[in-house]
Amino acid sequence: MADNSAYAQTFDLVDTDDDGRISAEELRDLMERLGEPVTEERAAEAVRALDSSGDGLISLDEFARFMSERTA
Ligand SMILES: [Ca+2]
Ligand SMILES: [Ca+2]
Repeated sequence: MADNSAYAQTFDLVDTDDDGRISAEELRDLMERLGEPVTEERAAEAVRALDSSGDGLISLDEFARFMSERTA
């Protein structure tokens, strides 16, 4: 099992409205801050790729799973 606390800090940085979910809009804001702006479509695509529950938002669980798979 992934240790979610390791990713909670990063998650919080992206979740700017603190509702515990990352939306496509928040993802877009993040990429812009990183100097790599993406289109609305690309951001929505990325959310769909990470969203395993199908609610259209990325939870900490989904985020942590993605991050741990990436770094594994
Ligand atoms: Ca949010
Ligand atoms: Ca979800």
